[in-house]
Amino acid sequence: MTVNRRDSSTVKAGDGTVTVSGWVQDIRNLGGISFVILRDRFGTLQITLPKKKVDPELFATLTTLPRESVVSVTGEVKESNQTELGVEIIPSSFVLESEAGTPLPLGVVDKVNAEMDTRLNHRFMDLRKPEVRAVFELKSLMMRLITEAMEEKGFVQVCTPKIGASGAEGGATLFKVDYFGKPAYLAQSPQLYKQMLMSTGLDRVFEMAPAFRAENSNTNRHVTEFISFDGEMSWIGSMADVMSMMEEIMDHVIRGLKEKGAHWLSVMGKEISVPVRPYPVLTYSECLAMVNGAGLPLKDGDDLGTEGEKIVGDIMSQKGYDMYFIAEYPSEAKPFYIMEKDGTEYCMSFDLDYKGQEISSGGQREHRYDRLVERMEKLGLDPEDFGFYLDAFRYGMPPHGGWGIGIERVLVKMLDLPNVREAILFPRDPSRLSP
Ligand code: AMO
Repeated sequence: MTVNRRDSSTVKAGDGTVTVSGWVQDIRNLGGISFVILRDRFGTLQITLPKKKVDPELFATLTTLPRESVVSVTGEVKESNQTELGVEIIPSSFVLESEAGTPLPLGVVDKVNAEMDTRLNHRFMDLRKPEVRAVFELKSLMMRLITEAMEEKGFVQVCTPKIGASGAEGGATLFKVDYFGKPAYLAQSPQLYKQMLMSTGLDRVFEMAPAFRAENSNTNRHVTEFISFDGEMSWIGSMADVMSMMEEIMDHVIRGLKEKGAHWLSVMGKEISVPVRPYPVLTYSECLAMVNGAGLPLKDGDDLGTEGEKIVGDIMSQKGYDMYFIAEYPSEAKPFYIMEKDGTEYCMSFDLDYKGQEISSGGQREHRYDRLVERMEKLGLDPEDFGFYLDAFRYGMPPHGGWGIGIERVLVKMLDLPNVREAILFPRDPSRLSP
C-alpha cells in the first residue's frame, strides 16, 4: 500500500511504500550514491539513491533537478542511522510537479543572511526558510490562543468597517481614499465602532484585523499596516478591571505559545519566558522620574518616546519584570475618548509595555455624553465630525474601557526579532507597497 504524506516528520520505519512531496532543497552526488534532501512544511527527508539499486533514468533525472523544484517521490522507507529522522527513502518513481528556474532569486539554505530588502523583494522564497516561516506558525497559534481566551471570557468576535468617514487616532496618520468622489479613510483602529457597540448590549467585544497608519517613519517598529487586537468591555468599575483582563489574556497566550508552539520555537532556536504576574502598574509620573534619573531631560507632558520606554524597560528588567503597565498619562497627550482623572491633569489611560517597548494602549473611556463633547472641544476637535459616534452616547451608554494590542509588536518582543517586518508576511511601509 502507498501512503501519501504531506508531513515528512511522520514517516517512520515500517511504513512500507510511501509517497512524499516537497521542494528539492539539496542534491549531493557522491559517485556510487546520491542524496536528495526533500523539504516540506514540517522538515526535511532524505531520499537515498544507490546507483546500482535504482532505475538509471530515475537516477539521472532526480539527481540533476534544479534546486527548489517540486517533486512527489514514491519509494520504500528504510531505517537509517545516518539521518535525523532515522529513516530514508529508496525511490522507485517520482513526478516532477514543477521545475524551478535558475538561478534562484534568493538562497534557501544560504548561511549568509541576505539584506532585509532583498529578502522582502522575494518574500515567497525567503519564507521557504523554516526559521523565517516559523514566525507565522507562531503568529497563527497566537491568534488562535487569543480567540480561545476571549471566548472563554465571554467576548464576542466582531468585524468593524475598514473604510470610514473619520479617524479616531489623530488626522496626521490617516490614509485618504477616493470613495466614489467623496473623501474616505482607511481605519486606523476600530476605536469608534467598538465603543459604539458598548451601547448595543454586546458588552464584551474583540477584533483582530488590519489597522492602517500613514506614518512616514522608517523605524524597526512602525509599519503602515498591522494587525490590531482590540478588546472593549462594559460595566467596568475602573481601568484596573481592563488591565487585569488584559493580564489574564496575555498570560494565557504566552503560556500557550510556550507549550503548544514548542516545535516552532525550537526551529527558530528560541525560548520564551512567561512574564511574572501580577504585571506591575507604574504611573507616567513614576516613569518620568526614572527617565530623568537616568539623565534623559523629559518634562511633565512629554512623550516617553523610544528612549524613555527603553530606560524604564531596563529598570523593570533588573527587577525581574518583562511586562508592566504605565498608567495615568497626561490628559492632553491621550485621545479624546479617554476619561480624565477628576481634579488632575492626568487621565485613565495606560500602555502595556513589554521589555522596554509599548505593545498596547488602552484605558477607561469617557461614556458621559456632555463630558465627551467637552473633552473633544478641549482637544480642538469638532464634535460634528463625530456625529454618528456621539449619537451612541446620547441614548444610554454603559461605563466601559478597552485596549488595542499590536500583534506584531508582541511577537517581536517575545521572539526577540530585530524588526517588526519579520512578523508580517508582506509588510507595508512608506517605501514598500509590493509584493
Ligand atoms: P495606539 O494608537 O497606541 O492605540 O495603537 C495600539 C497599538 O497598536 C500598535 N501600533 C503599531 N504597530 C506597528 N506599526 C505601527 N505604525 C503601529 N501603530 C500602533 C502598537 C500600539 O500599542 N485605539 C487605541 C487603542 C485603545 O485605546 O483601545 C489605539 O489604536 O502596539
